[in-house]
Amino acid sequence: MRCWFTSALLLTACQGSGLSSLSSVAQDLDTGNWLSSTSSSSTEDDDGDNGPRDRDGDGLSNAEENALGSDPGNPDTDGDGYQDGEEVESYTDPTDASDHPYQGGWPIAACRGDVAVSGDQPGQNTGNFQLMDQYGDTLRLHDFCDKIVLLVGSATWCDPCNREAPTLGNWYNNLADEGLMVITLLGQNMSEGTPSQADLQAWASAHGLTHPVVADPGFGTAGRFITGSQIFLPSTTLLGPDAEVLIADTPINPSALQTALESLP
Ligand SMILES: [Ca+2]
Ligand SMILES: [Ca+2]
Ligand SMILES: [Ca+2]
Ligand SMILES: [Ca+2]
Repeated sequence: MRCWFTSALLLTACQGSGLSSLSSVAQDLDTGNWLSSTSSSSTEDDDGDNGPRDRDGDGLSNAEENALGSDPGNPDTDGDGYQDGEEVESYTDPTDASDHPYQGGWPIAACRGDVAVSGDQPGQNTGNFQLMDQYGDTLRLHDFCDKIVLLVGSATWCDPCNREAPTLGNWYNNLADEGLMVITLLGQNMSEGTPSQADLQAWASAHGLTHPVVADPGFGTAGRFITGSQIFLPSTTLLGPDAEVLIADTPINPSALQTALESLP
């Protein structure tokens, strides 16, 4: 449509043309052609539902937010305290408040949703778990699918577990950079009940631990890997990448850890 600026009537007709041109800009955005076709028009997206601008300043463009389903006008769409852009960088879901980066700071791997579960025997890939950590967050095993993971079933009343805990903390502190994750599965507190968040915090604090300490009701997760009918504590299982069971329910020594770490890509 052509337009002239010679009368109020024709000026109105020209604005109509401008609107249809904006609508074609939105269509271009859907096909990713924004910069090539309308680089001079980026300021036209101030109302902002569909453009390259980051209206809410959360690190994601309006167009990226529309593709993700997050809100281009709200930096923290799901209200979990983590901005949408930070969540995408951490591989968590900006539209799910129960899924967010860990307060403990443990990095989440991109493969978290890709583990093909096959079983709990050595050579098989064990299923995910969701257990409360010492910060009250929900810890998911498969978030560490790129790591060697040492799972240690323990209980607050268990003397050998208490004696072993500082060694586990040292292994994690010394070997995390090489790809080790240690997760303490605390099955019972002093009264043989499921540990509370305070119990988990107390265990981590008493032993100076910076790795995840989670509540494992009824030893349900530690018990997946036992070879007999009873669980003997501490119960230690080593997992490889993609949660593959490497060594089940057997004490682990530093050389076994080192061997596993050297197998990482
Ligand atoms: Ca944004
Ligand atoms: Ca947003
Ligand atoms: Ca969020
Ligand atoms: Ca979230």
